Amino acid sequence: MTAAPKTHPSIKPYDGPAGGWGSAKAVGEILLREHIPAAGPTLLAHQNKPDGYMCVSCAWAKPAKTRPLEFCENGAKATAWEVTHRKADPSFFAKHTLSELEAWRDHDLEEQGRLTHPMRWNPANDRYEPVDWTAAFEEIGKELRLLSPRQVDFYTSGRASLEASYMYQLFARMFGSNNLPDSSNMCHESTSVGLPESIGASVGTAILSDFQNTSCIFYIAQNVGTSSPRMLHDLQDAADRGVPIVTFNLLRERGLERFKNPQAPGEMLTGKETPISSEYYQVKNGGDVAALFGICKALIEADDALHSSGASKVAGDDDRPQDLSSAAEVAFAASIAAADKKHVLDHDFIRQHTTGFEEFAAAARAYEWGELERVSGLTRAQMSQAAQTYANAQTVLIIYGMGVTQQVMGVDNVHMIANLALLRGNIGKPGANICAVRGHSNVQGQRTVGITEKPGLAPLDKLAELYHFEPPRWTGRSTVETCEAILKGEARGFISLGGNFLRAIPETEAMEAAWPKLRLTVQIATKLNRSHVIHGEIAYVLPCLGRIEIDQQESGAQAVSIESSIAHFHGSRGRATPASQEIRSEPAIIAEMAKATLGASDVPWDRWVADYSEIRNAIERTYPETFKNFNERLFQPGGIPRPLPARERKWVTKTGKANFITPERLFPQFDIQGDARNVLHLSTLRSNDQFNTTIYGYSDRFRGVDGTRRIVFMNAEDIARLGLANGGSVDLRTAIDTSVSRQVSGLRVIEYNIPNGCCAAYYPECNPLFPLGHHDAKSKTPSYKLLPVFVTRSEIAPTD
Ligand SMILES: Nc1nc2c(c(=O)[nH]1)N[C@H]1C(S)=C(S)[C@@H](COP(=O)(O)OP(=O)(O)OC[C@H]3O[C@@H](n4cnc5c(=O)[nH]c(N)nc54)[C@H](O)[C@@H]3O)O[C@H]1N2
Ligand SMILES: Nc1nc2c(c(=O)[nH]1)N[C@H]1C(S)=C(S)[C@@H](COP(=O)(O)OP(=O)(O)OC[C@H]3O[C@@H](n4cnc5c(=O)[nH]c(N)nc54)[C@H](O)[C@@H]3O)O[C@H]1N2
Ligand SMILES: [Mo]
Repeated sequence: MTAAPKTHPSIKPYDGPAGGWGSAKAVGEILLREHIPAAGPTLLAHQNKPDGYMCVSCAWAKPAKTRPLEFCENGAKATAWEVTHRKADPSFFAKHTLSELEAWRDHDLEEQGRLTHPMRWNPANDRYEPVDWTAAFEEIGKELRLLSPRQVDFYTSGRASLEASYMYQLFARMFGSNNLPDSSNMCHESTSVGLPESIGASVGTAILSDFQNTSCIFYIAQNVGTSSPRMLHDLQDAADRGVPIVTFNLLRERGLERFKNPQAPGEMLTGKETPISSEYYQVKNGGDVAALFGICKALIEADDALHSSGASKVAGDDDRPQDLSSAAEVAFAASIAAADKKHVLDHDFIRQHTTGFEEFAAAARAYEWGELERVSGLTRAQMSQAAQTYANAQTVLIIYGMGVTQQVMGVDNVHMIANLALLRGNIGKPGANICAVRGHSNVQGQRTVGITEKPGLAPLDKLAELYHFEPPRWTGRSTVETCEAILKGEARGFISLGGNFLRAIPETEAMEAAWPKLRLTVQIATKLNRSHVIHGEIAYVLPCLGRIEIDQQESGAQAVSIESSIAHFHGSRGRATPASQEIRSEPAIIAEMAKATLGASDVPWDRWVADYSEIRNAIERTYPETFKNFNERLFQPGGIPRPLPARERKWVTKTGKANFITPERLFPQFDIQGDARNVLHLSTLRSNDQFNTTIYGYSDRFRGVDGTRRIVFMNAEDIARLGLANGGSVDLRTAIDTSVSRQVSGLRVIEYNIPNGCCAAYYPECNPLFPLGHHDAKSKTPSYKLLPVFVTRSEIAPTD
């Protein structure tokens, strides 16, 4: 094993900004760590450029007018991780049994470097051994044919290209299965379910020019400095223009507080930092529905007050009580009077474009401030202040991330974000809109080309017409349902296009125990991870090219494409020498697997692999509107915009309007088993040194944690109340659904600025705590940001 964490972890507050010298230094260190200092900078100059490759880290927009270096610290880490000179080759696998590797940490498995050969598990010696590609495909095809389509799951992690994803869903459907769970089921599924109901869009409606035109930004539950650092440039530009940025987050994240652009020599030398958020509200985890209700209540009641004071009358108005009890509300009322406003809400927009307003407004009026304060953790004055900033802005752009989607009430959160936008017509006008910041670099695009378990969202008739087969019409399994099927023994085959399913999912322990009962596991991957080390009866690891590598096929070097968080498609051309001669591209692997499984078909698999522009033509034939002139426009600067009807105020909903949807409650009801007074609400986080289950290192610079990931952030009052000590060792135990005991032991307590009643720890270390059934009811997104736990003193020392 390599690079064990330091034996003495260091925990000290970080005083610097996001970006800055810390970031510049980190990029240099990363390139050295992966032994690529010479080639690294040349390669990075092509990252996110119109002629280059699209970053494999986050999905943030690639501007038409690029900066000289269009990458961030974490993008550089992701590149270095992929083009590393380290190799997990057959000699590595010859040295280690899989039972032995099971004890290794995530970091140490991936740190072995790139997979170089197709490998098959040999039960006789418990090792992965090299295998011929043809033999591998033959056996996989034979095994798949022995299973019924409903017994097989085709998982996708959000990195695979549009081309690979299109082929993969086609293969699954021709095989007869809609079991297409994906990483999005654990990520933005609450958006995919909630936004269509509200505004008829399954993705955010914001584009880059909205950042340039906006007069206010609401920034909810996303950690820009770590998860999408290039967006800091857009936020910095907005902040420099004096645009208020109003942030709602469980923690005070450094990237949302201040930023120093590591690519601006002036800023680096003079020490100029840009403050990012003008207002920062620390909400309790799970408190966003209440916080948003509070803001909406303040807006609606200020509007009521204007009308009842006679300033203006709106049809249906009645005399509603005025109660301006906080200084913030008095200031709000004064600011409205000063602006000579007739309304706070955009009644013309509400009348013309929406349904459900009265019901929503009545619910907002009815909530008691005391309850909204208790649940959100914010004061009435804070919610009123945020409402004032919102009301005084011509346009508001609302940005959000995982802190609201990965919740028991994830879909309600998304509805509330849309409700807030609709109150002042903040959708479908320049400078407004909703920006759902996506995770993986092509997770949004995969859905666009048919990766979905829901048959209604896939172009089944078109696929039938183009390829002459009868696609399955039944509803497939989402990620949580795949886990259920594996636990019950109903799933027998698991094919994985990237990802690390066993680490990303909830209920890790039971799932790891059930996993070896799978008949067949096939992992198409770039690096070794836990989902490979634990495996089925017949197990393959098939190494593939990464997006940064040159993909040479019969017609020459190939390009692929991805869709960004702002719904633009981009071409991407690999530039690095492949990690090994033996590895194949994802499209090539999918094509061979399909041929070996399906036999003859009306899909020109070989022609597609020889020339990926043929796959793009097929995508265009399947979705003529969305992908019009796809190949011609592939490298157009700024990308190809995807049509978004809601941007034009065309509402593709059942009512034909945008809908106010009123959540039934403010907070989930938990059936706590034990003394409820001792429960804290856990949120799981990413450090600044990881990409999902890929742990680059043990430093979370902005949060001041170095040398360990086994920590829990707690409020000082809770530490004292529960009789614990800062720096002491604790166990976390799940407080709901205790028929199974779920515990993570030996975490180090860190006293931290976090609202009381809440605590936070890292993902994936805490995934064993999450019951499989603990998810949003509609979207089935696991509630990774809200779990009731007991925190008790541990018998063991911190297990750094
Ligand atoms: N470097 C790096 N980049 C990444 C990733 C990575 O792991 N590393 N992962 C990628 C992926 S797949 C995704 S989905 C995105 C994830 O990016 P984010 O959406 O930023 O997700 P998280 O990092 O999990 O953290 C979410 C934020 O929500 C806050 N939060 C937690 N609970 C609550 C709550 O209840 N309410 C509110 N208001 N805030 C809360 C946390 O403090 C944190 O700042 O990033 C993508 N980009
Ligand atoms: N507790 C908790 N759990 C969570 C979350 C959380 O916030 N809290 N977040 C959830 C979210 S938002 C997500 S998106 C999921 C992530 O779940 P996944 O997408 O399944 O996991 P990743 O860690 O992104 O996958 C990493 C692996 O992908 C493979 N890989 C990397 N690049 C490539 C490539 O180009 N091609 C192929 N074929 N393979 C490649 C490598 O082998 C690497 O080990 O986790 C979810 N789980
Ligand atoms: Mo994600």
